[in-house]
This record gives sequence, structure tokens and C-alpha cells, in this order.
Amino acid sequence: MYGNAYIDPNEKFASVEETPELLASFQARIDRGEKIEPQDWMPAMYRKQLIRMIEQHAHSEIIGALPEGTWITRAPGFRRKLALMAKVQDEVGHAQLLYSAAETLGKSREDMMNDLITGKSKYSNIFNYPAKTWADSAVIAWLVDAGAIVNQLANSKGSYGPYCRALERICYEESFHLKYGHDNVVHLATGTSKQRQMVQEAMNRWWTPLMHFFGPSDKISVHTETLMRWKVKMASNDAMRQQFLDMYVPKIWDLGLTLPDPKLKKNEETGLWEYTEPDWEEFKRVINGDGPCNAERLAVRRMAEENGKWVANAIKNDEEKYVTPFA
Ligand code: FAQ
Repeated sequence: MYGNAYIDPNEKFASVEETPELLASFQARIDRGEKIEPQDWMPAMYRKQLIRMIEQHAHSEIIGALPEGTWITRAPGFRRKLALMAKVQDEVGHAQLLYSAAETLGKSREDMMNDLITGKSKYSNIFNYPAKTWADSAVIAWLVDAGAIVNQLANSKGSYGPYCRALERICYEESFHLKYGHDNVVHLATGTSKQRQMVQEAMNRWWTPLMHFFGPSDKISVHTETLMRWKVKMASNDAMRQQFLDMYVPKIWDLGLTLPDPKLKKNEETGLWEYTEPDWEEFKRVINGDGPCNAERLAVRRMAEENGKWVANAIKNDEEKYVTPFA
């Protein structure tokens, strides 16, 4: 999978001791805005955190294809079906880019896939909710993609080269998804009263998961401080949530739609949005496997793994055939 040039970073740096001098010079590189590349030395914790985050992101993309994917066969019209099919394919492609970026840090794709289907790794909370109507798929494409772009655009300026380059490319595609989703929402919001009702109900259903999507509030976030010091995360969870609210709440209200939070308003003095703190207990339950669709999502992935094993084996055998003679 890595080709012959690949050197397992865990082995390459196994004997390097993490001295204070080495840690300081690493931090200095980050502070100067240099990119860290796979062949560079990095603290074990930087590597571990990056693997965790990129892997979770990759899993989110393939699991994220599922709620919208269920609407491909039922999309209203041929053009919307084609567009949705292309979008879902893009999401799976994003997972490929991200798994490749995570592999550069020394975790194999097989291990990542195993950790996903055994429930060891997390993926985004938001994909554990059902897309009940066509309007849900529209809201996902508009607002989940919008949230993803806020996060990814910021983090594409981060410190780890392969992740940043993957994010840059992903953002181009997500921007188009967002336009597709917006078009669908506008169509429903300006349609018949039944269509308006359908999109309003979808908005109500997705609001809390969307607020959760940016991660726990800064007061209770575990990793933000370390990840921001290392420029893996370029803004805190609350800052990204604020940016999303600032960009999208006015657009939602402009369409005559409402949001299910009576406290939601912009404080003109502070420039910050005020909102009801979303239920973080629900968030914890969902990310730890007890959301409405967790079991179903992992069951689909397990089935895909099982059914696709022969393809993986064929590729592996093929790789061996080509790689061995030059080893
Ligand atoms: N869902 O200390 P923090 C997409 C966990 S891609 C699940 O604040 P951190 C494309 C976190 O892992 C969407 N778990 O964590 C698409 C940690 O648990 P751990 C995915 C979450 O890492 C669109 C614990 O809570 N994007 O949508 C979530 O500093 C449409 C404590 O939290 C990414 O993954 C959550 N929302 O910040 C596809 C972007 N939030 O691991 C199809 C990369 C937190 O210690 C259709 N990731 N947790 O057991 C990130 O930017 C960060 O990881 C955050 C969380 C911001 C998500």
C-alpha cells in the first residue's frame, strides 16, 4: 500500500529521545508557520493527536455518505439524483484523501477501518441521525457542508502538510456541495406550503446536531488547547460555532425559516451570538455509540467491509505481484 519508498515513521524515530531541546525546536518551527512533513521528526503526542483527528475526519466522510446516500434512489427528479450521486461520491473520495494523509503518520488503513467497525474510533456526531425526508438531505448538503467548510478552511492553514493539502482540495468540492444544498433548501422554502413545512421540520431536527457538530464548548473541550498550540486546530470549537452562526443564521432567517432556539440572537455589542447551550449529555451519548443511528451506520460499514473483502484481497495480491520483483 505504501510502495517501496515508505519508511514506517514509528520505526524511523523509535530511538529518538524527546528532549526539551527537540520539543522546543519543533514548537519553534510551528510558531514560524513551517509545515511539518511525514519524514520530519515530531513529538509522539503530535503524531497521535493528528492520527486521531484525521482518522475521525476520514470516518466521518464515509459514514457521512450514508444518510444522504439513502436519498439517491428517491431524489425528486433525474438532475437532483445525478447531483446527489456525485456529491456522495465526492464524500467517499474525501475519505480516501484523509485516510492517505493519516497513513503518512504510520497507522495502516486496515487498522483504521477495523477501529471504525469495532466502534473504537469516533466519527462526527451528526451522521448518527436519520435523514427522514428529502428536506433533511437538503439541510445536510447546505448546512453540514457549510459547517465542515468553516472547520476545514481554518485547519487547512495548519501545521501538518499532508492534512492541510487534503483539506484544501476537499474545500473546493464542499463549496460546490454547499451551493447544491442551498439551491435545494431555497427550492423547498419558496415552494408549496407542504414543501415549506417539510424544510422547516428538517431544520428543527438538525439544529441541535449542528450546534454539537463543532465540538463541546471551549470550557469542556479536552484537546483544543494542545491542538491550537501545535496549529493542528486553527480556531477553537466555540470560535468555529460563532463563525457558522454569523454566516448562516441570517441566511436561514432570510428564507422565512425559524430555528428552534428562542435565545438565538446576535449581541451587537460583543458581536457574538447568544444561544441556548445545546444538550452536551445527548452529544456524549451520540458520540459514544448511543445515537439514533449508530448501530445502523456501523452495521452498513461492516457489511461493506465483508462484501468488499475480495476486492481488497485482489488489490493486495496485485500489489504483491508488482512490488515484490523490485523489492
Ligand atoms: N463528533 O476536545 P474536543 C463532514 C469528541 S466531515 C464526534 O473538543 P477536538 C463532511 C472528540 O473527538 C465532519 N466526536 O475534540 C460531510 C473528543 O473525543 P476523544 C467531520 C466529537 O478533536 C458533510 C471529545 O469529543 N469533521 O461533515 C465531535 O479538539 C456532509 C472532546 O472534544 C472533522 O472531523 C463531533 N462533532 O475537536 C460529509 C474535522 N466533537 O477523541 C458528508 C476534523 C468533538 O478524545 C455530508 N476534526 N468530539 O475520545 C476536528 O476539527 C476536531 O476533531 C473537532 C473536535 C472540532 C470535531
